[in-house]
Amino acid sequence: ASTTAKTAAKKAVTPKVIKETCEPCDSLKVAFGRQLRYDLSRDDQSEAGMFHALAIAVKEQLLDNWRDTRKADIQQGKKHVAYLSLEFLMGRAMGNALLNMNLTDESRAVLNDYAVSLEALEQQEHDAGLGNGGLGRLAACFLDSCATLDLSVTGYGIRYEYGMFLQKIVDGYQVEQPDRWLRDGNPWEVRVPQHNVTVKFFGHTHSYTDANGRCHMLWSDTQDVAAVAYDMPVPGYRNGRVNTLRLWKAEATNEFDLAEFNQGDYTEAVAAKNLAEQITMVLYPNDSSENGKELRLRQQYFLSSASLQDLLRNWVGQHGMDFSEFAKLNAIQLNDTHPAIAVPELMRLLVDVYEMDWDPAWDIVTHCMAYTNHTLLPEALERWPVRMFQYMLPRIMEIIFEINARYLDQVAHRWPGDTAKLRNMSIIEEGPVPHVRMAYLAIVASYSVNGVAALHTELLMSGLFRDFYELWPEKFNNRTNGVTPRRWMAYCNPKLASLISSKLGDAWVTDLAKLEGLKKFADNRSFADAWYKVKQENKAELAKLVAERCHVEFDTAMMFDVQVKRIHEYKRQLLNILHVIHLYQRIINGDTQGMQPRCVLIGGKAAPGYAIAKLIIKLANNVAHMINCDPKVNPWLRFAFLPDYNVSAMETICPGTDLSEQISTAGKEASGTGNMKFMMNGAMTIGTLDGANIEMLEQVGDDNFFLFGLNAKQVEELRRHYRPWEYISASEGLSGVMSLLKSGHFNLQEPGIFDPLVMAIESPTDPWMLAADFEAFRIAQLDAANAYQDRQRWTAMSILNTAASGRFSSDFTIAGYRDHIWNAK
Ligand code: T68
Repeated sequence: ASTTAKTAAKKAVTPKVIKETCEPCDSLKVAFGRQLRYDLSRDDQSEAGMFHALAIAVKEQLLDNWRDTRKADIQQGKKHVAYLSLEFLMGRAMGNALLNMNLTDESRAVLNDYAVSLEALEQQEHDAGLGNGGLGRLAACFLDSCATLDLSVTGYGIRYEYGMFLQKIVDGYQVEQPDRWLRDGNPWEVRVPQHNVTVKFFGHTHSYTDANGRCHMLWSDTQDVAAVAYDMPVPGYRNGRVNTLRLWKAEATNEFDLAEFNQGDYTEAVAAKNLAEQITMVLYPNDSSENGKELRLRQQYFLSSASLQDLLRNWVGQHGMDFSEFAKLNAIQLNDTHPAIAVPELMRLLVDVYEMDWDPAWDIVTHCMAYTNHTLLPEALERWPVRMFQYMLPRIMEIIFEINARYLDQVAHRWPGDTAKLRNMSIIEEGPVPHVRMAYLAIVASYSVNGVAALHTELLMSGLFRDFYELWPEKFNNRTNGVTPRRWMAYCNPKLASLISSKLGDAWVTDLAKLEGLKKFADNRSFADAWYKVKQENKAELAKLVAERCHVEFDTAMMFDVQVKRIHEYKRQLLNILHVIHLYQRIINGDTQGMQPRCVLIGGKAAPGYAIAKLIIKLANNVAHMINCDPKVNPWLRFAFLPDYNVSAMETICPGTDLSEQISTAGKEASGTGNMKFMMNGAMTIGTLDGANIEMLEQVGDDNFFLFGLNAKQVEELRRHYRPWEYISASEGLSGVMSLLKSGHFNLQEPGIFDPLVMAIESPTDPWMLAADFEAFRIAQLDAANAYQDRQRWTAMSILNTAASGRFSSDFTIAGYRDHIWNAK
């Protein structure tokens, strides 16, 4: 086993001579022209061809900084952070790269000669949709902030061949289609085959004792898969730093073929490559439930093992086999439990490969691992059957047992004689089918465990992880999420950005607290008029998107009321739809006195196996159809479901929104991040006391936020004696809505299809408590509508929301990780 380590050490200390003889790179203009002219694989007249040429030219501009960043980080001995995540929801790279490198104007000038607009080329880029939703997009925002804050951070992820599925709507139903985002090539990535590593699966373990009496573990007869690195540049905002997002692709090794198929025929052996390459084929599209599929565990181990091997190889290259400073100079952040298998894998590499003793190895692990939790929902907590581990990763399972045994000693010490505690806190969940509890594994090994908003962290400490909080209170901390103001303001809302800069200068882009300076302009007539005008123009852009994708006309004179996020019962899109039906009924009944006309937009994907979520999409589409077809209703209300909601769509949606819906059942949304994007772009929020909404409300004040509904504590109390029918009969609005829904008015062609939704709302065990919150929601919606009618008041509130959003920059969040978790100042 130690030969691997020794070869690595030998290879890495060989001095490399970098030839500094070539000319500095061409200007953007020259590089673009050359690329267009000589790339024979593309049609140089097409916008797709030009996009590709521009991307290659832009990448060329950042190569020197990229290499210099790597060199400088090594020379300066900076603390390095590896951000391990199964998801990086990057979206498009072009606009962001140009903004951060300050090349937007130059690109426009270059393209001018070719009579094509930058916007047209940007549209050609496929979204890198390598994530489901909030968790994956958070990782992307964090990378931008880390580079901008000049931190040495590498994102490690998987280069899925197919990202998040594309959503089509057929007859109102969601239909999933594969996302072949790489089909035209990915101009940003650099394949780095010299960084290949090998990841082992299956096989057997044996021990042997060497001449010195030292016991070694061997893991042999494995099926090996090659992990090939593809690097994507992550430029900081105008600071010369270019960090790396390293995505691993699985490929077959020769060994893999030979071991299994040596006797068989050659063609079969080559065909068997598929088995290895399956690992990185597709992103699992579940955002809030674990699916327990074996392939998913293989993805998790593949990412974790490849990334850790990479880290250790780099370390040995720079420091030789002395690991004494490793934990001081490295942090490994686990983005939820998805890469938590990195814990036993790091132990395996240190003990089996680099021949350390258990205790010093565990000391390293427990001083560099940090774990972020993103959900309290029990169905999302990862548990893997022990048996699955034992045959797929036998050595890893042994190590987990050893970690557990030693850790349970500590528990037994702390709570002598308390066997229930031991059982409850064990990493292994006993029962007919024993499971490994990945969250417990992560907590035991991590020196930091954080939640993603204040309420969420409190609930972790008092609920889900209470025992662990008692044992190790010092590990727990809160880091409220944030979003990057580069993509989510400066890039996606250039008009608002330049209006803000006209008053504040442009330092707010990297110091978002400066937005507070807008407060004093909230009542300034000419500023407010300019603000309103920008919002109207952004609404026109959003209306264009809705017209193209939904064939529904949104009128910018109406209030734009938007809810975009994954479809989930806890996020309560159904509550939103019930309210839309209520407005529809009022209109039909002629009750439109003083009513504010509004356009309601819902967008989001449902996990393919989540039947109720898919039914909610169908209901939204059917209700939208009834509303939009009715000329009596049209002047008051329009409703659309936006298909294929993704990062690029949000770039048009959040600048053009008046009212942002953040209406989850209190205690269920860990943080939310869409809520912050809307707030920054001057939308008002209608929301519950959940996740980061609470902190947004604190920042902006309750005069500028439409708060409604039960709080988390009230939800838990009510659960014990919930009688939804009482709420329904007490609310004229809700009983009207329920009757109309039950009458089949929205599903004349398909009787009964919405019965499951009706039953869910009327059930005393409805965990989401729609009926309980409906009346409060209706009233908050009335308040919002009335407020909107006073244009001056609304505009002032909009300005105040942007002004108060500075806390939700991911720069602030990352400064917190840097100072309180990574200690990387
Ligand atoms: C989200 N979680 C939280 N999970 O729901 C959201 N889960 O409140 C929070 O703002 C965000 O994380 C960032 O902290 C997710 O997005 C997933 O996507 C996911 C994916 C796979 C398995 C489980």
